[in-house]
Amino acid sequence: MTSTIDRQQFPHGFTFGVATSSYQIEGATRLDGRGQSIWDTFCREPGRILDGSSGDVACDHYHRWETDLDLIRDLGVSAYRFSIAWPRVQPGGRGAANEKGLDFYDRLVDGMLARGLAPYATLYHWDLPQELQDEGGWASRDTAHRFAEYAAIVAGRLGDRVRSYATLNEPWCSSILSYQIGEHAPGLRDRRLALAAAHHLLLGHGLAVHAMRELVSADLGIVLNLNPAYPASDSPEDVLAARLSDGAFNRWFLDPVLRGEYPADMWEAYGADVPDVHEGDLAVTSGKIDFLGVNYYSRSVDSARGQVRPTESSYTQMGWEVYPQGLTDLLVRLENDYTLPPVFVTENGAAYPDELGADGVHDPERVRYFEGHLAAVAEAARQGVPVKGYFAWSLMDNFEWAHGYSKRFGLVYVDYGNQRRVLKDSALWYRALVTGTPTPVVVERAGD
Ligand code: IFM
Repeated sequence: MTSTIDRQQFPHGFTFGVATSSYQIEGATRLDGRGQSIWDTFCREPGRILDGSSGDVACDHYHRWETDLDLIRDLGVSAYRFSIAWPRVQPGGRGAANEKGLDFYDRLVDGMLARGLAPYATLYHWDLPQELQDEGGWASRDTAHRFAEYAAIVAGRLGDRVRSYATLNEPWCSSILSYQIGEHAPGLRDRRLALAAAHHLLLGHGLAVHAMRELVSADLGIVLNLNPAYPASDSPEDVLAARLSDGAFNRWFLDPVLRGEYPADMWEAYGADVPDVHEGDLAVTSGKIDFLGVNYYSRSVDSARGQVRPTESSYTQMGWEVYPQGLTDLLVRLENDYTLPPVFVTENGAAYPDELGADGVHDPERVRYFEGHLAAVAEAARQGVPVKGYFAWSLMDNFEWAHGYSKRFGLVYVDYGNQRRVLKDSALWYRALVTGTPTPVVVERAGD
């Protein structure tokens, strides 16, 4: 299999990176004064995590960060997207900073700079301090204010050594998936609380941007996971289903940030469950941002009878349809429907059942996935979307939330028994792409 995409197809100055998040890789959940997070609690609740695991050890990155940064540098990328664990910085989510926690990120950022990697930090990738959850978590308006204080502590310490600060990663997940669907911590099932949480997350984002503006001149923005919705047919019923799916997943988060309003059709559809929006909130949620991060994995195909799975498509181990065209469509649609700041694809990737063999890890499906989606990004740039960078999810296999360690998204295979890292074929392929060297011929899996 040879590659159809190369570096020349991306705009000048395009950033290639890799991404991770704190709870998924760090481990060391009780070290150096780190407080407990909602994920520590959730993992201890029977039945919540598929394999009964937790992030207690994960990739042991807290101890192996230097060699992990070497690995990233050796992939040839110029940027690393990582997240900061709020409970390391403020163990209970409020008050004085835990200096040892900040020291860790201080060293990590300096380590990136020493290796020529631009630090792209995310302040919240789901590890809320448990003490704040005990007071209602994101369903409580106060959490938005606590978040802005935490953001200011981090920006005050790391300053402009960090190239870009994203406030939130995927607020749909930390609200709807966590408070309504119950699959993520804190595991609740209440739409009213979920919509309150979504509003307070976006409010916290806006307050944090405002607080950080005073302290740094780094780029400030937010990362949304977006899932373009396609109607299963032209029937008005299916078109409406797709419109509502788009409203719930995408517009409910895009519009408050980029337009300063909630989408009217969804506001009506949610009835009495809509959040309590105070005067001035939407001016806060839509304050100026320097970039929009887009996480894209798949699309939905919606009908009046629910979601449809196209039979001709292939699917990842998560059961997500592989649909690269959706990424071009999404980026072009964003450019058409909103006044966009620069856009980064901050996550994109796929889980497949990798096996470590004597000659490495052959993951041709993942190579094909990356190839298709990178081509989709290049096409969106060609059509005029201001897309400035792409971060592969993920640097290495890690704790995949409710799926535990059963799903591997890494470019790098992690042998959890001994913490050995092994570059998969996809890592070799990505390295060749970003360094502009000929991409290696990818070995097909036996039986393919
Ligand atoms: O692993 C997650 C990540 O934490 C957030 N975005 C989706 C990824 C894959 O599920």
